[in-house]
Amino acid sequence: MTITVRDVHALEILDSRARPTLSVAVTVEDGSTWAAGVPAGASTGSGEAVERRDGDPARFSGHGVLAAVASVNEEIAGALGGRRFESLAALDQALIDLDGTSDKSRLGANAIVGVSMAAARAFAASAGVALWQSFAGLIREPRLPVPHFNVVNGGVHAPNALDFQEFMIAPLGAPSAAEALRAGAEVYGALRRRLVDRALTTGLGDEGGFAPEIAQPEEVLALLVHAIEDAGYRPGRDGVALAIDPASSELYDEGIYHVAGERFSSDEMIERYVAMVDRFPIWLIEDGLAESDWSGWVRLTDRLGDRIELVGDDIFCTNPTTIADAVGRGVANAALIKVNQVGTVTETLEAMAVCRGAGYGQFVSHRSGETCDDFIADLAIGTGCGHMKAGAPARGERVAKYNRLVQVEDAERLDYGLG
Ligand code: 2PG
Ligand code: MG
Repeated sequence: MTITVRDVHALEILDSRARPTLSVAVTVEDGSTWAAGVPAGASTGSGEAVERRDGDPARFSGHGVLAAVASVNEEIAGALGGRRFESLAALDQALIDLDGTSDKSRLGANAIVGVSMAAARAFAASAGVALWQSFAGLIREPRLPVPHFNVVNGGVHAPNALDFQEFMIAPLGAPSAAEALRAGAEVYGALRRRLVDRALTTGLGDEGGFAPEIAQPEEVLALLVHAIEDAGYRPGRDGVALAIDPASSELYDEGIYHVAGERFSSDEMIERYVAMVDRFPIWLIEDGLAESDWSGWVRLTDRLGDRIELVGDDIFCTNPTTIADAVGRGVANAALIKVNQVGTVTETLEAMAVCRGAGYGQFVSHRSGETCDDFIADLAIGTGCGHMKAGAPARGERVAKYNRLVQVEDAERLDYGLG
């Protein structure tokens, strides 16, 4: 795989939350152009690569990305234009060197990741393969991931009373990606009917899940079990299981977790999770504890690590070094994988390789602010990581990723599931 970059061009577009983001295009020697839409988060970890935002209150309340667009159109285009690259890793390294900071803040991680994603597509095309095939064998053999549909939204993704951010349904027992999508959509529909019956609002949060006025997470979990049954599926690992992302860094203040107006220590949170796992078919908890609560994470992993997957998001920020550190300390047993959190596709693959080497799971993820770019579906398929979350089975920017799974499944014979 080799490309010669002819041009790199970005413009400011809108993401799914009415905030500006970048669309980036890389044009190569044969004149073909490869584009990417840049995702952006709301519940961000403090160790994330830093987005460049304009901060001009007169435009988009300060969220404009014209400076990041200028990073691409001027400095990055100038540095990469006319250069030949032997690999995506070499191109990504050129971006990292050009930026010169450890957190990509000078040019902006949003500028850099857009170029990296678009370039990944250009490299795949130069090799004559689909994007997912360009990742094949780097971590594992390709397979279709289990979609984790976020059907109830809270936390910073919705203005309701619910402090936990994400409640996901995971069709682990589905026979194929197409049947998994069907299960996701049917349970989503059944859930909507349950909410209507209880006169709860069916308005949506940022990731397309419902945002009802329910405060207690257990009440949501009970509702989900009923919705799974209503839709004719078995709640559990052989049917449709549950997963949660409390995004608990957002609930944590001076050593205390705040949930529905009550205060909890780390150990009290851990016991609450144990009770939830005993009572409901939860197979995965992401960010159960806060990014700064490493000692709590060790105890959480000790307590639940052999029963369920414990995914670190804010605590790891897709950073290979941080994950390697956590492995030796018994923190979590899986990492969330977000391309924009670390800032290049190459570093994302490095983080996944560290996980794989340590026996940690890799859970590929979208952001709350998305475009219709389906890059992460190819990343999840090609790396064979087994599971992916992209929000609800509703709203175009979420469904784009899920539909990509069935398109690949239709074209190619691949196994489905965790593996
Ligand atoms: C998360 C993500 C994606 P955000 O916490 O896992 O669901 O949210 O993109 O807002 O950080
Ligand atoms: Mg998270």
